[in-house]
Amino acid sequence: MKPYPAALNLLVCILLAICYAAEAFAIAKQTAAPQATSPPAQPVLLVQNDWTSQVVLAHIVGHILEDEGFPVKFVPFDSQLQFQALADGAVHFQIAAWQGPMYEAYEQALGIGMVDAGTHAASTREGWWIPHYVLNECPDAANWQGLNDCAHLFAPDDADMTGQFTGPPADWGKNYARLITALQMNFAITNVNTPQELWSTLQNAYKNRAPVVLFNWTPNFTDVMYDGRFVDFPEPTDACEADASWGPNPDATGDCGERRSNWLKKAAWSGLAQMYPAAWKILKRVNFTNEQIASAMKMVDIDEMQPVDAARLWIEQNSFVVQQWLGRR
Ligand code: TMO
Repeated sequence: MKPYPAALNLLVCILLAICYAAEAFAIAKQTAAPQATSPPAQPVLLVQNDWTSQVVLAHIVGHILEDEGFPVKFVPFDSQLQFQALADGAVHFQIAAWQGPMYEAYEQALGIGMVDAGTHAASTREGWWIPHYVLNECPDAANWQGLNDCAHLFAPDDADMTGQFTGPPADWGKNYARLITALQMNFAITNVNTPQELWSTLQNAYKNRAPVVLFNWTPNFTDVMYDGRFVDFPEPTDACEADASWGPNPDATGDCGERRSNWLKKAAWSGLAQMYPAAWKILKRVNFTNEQIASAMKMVDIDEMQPVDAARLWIEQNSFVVQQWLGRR
């Protein structure tokens, strides 16, 4: 019997090797394919706070990421403690960090695991706020001294002349009790537990044209629902905190109010860029204006939509800008 020539053996070997290689390649492709197209298994953890604009903006970002194939999860978080959680990677992204109430907590977390993910076009302000009709009875109420001169108008009962300031939830990082003391104002604070209590206070006063001064901010749905303005306090300076002789009260530091124009930033866990590079690229591009935020809030606070539905509608109505954020325009 004629033995197989060595050349044939070699040929079979080569063919088999090619087949094995091809098969191995096909298997590798099969297992590689889902990795290339399907999202990472771990969700992007989006911080959710307890006021409408943040919640609806977070849902807009959530829908955008989900539509790009990333699973997302919303994690309710306190607005002061959230920055340390971002530094720790316990949460991954905050769409709206407000300079006014959050500056210090934000700064402390920078460089220890949290990164600045960009600044929105929107500028923000928070503080004491009055409806315009208050100026009829108290013409100088746009300024803290003028307001203070009319404190009795804001007193909850006639026997007591101390005005009532309806303040924010106690964990929102404001210290208006200190401000009132430093400026020796004839006001006392009633802190609400939820922002809804602010709006019911405003609404009740508004319909009776009753004097009211409460904590508010912009952008907010009140920008389009109510006619009103912030009360101006002395603008803050370093000397206000360092030098008692500075400011209206020569014996106190802290006798100044808040900055009148502040940033709105995005913040992220530093590991997000490596973990979800494509998501990170999108999140860095997301950039809201005051008008865009107000229109999203209006859908929730006035039109009474659920934040998740409002976010979907907002994306439909703003598809051009969303496409820009996705890098498609
Ligand atoms: C941060 N906030 C808008 C509630 O003042």
